[in-house]
Amino acid sequence: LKAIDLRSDTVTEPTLEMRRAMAEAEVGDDGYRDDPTVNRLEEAAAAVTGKEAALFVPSGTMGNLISVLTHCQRGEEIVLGDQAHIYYYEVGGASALGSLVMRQVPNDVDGTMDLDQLEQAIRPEALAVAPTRLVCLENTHNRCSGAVIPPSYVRNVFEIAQRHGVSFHLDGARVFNAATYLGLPVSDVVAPFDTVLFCLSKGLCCPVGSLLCGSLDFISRARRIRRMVGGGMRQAGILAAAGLVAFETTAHRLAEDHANAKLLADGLANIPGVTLDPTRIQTNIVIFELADGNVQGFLQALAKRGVKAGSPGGTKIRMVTHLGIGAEDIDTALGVTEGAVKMQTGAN
Ligand code: TLP
Repeated sequence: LKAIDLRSDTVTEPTLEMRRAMAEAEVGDDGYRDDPTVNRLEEAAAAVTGKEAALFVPSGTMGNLISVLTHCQRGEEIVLGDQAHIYYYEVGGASALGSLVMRQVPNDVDGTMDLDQLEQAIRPEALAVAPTRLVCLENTHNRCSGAVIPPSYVRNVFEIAQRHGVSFHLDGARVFNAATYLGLPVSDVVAPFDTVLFCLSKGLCCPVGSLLCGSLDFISRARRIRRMVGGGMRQAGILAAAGLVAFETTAHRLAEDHANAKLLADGLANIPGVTLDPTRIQTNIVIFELADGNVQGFLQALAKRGVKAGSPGGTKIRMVTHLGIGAEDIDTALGVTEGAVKMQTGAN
């Protein structure tokens, strides 16, 4: 029996078309900028995001790290949400490797931060303070159940950043999901940002890779930092080839994942013992709360019946839809989840 793997959209595997393009990719040593497929991917990523240049990096985590290390010098400060992936799930890299201070502003459930609090977190230049260099947003917002950050809100934060002369970075690991939801081109969604990171290896189904996009000057400095952190690659065209296929194919099917997530959320909300507001689910991430606290037991009960899910902490459960999940899998997952919830409540 095929497992229904809802742990993440990172579990997606390259499509047949990607594997073919990978097998046939023209390659060269990217350390000499000799890999034509990497060069094409970087040009395509710059075009998609409307930025001057792009840099192919091994992971989203490394792309965000390279970005903050390029924007900031040691001892400087980044303002970001307390639920931001850069703060929460990147092993403290900005601090550990960049000696940067991460100043957190509480994220609301919709992924935004209070604008007054955000503005107050930006420090004026003064002898005794770590100067703020960068503000980061995340779109879609992973820990906020895949929430899409509205363009009007992004504009407001952009104006604050402008007013204080600080740079503006987007962790757009899932920005294609945000663009799909908004019905806007990615370039519109990311226009206010100086730099944007997006991932090929999530809903777009590529095996490996992310792109950091920004001005020519920024990307040429970022290229040196990529080398510094060991992210320089050689015949990476093998991987880049999948990204070029993604722009033509998987990037255009994310609405299906969103529809399946909606089905899942509507069904889950009807299960007694599950707390979830299905109207909050906009993209492919569904996070719900269990009335019962035994999260590990619950996840094991699901796994035994062929449904894999994860927990972002506390009594929360996360399920993520992607190319490998069809509407029939949602039905099965709902049945299994209902059974596991009943078992837990019965056990008490
Ligand atoms: N997120 C992963 C886990 O780390 C939680 C997932 O399964 O969702 N930014 C955002 C918003 C992300 O969600 C992720 C990955 C990254 C950056 C990092 O990307 P990778 O995993 O390529 O380093």
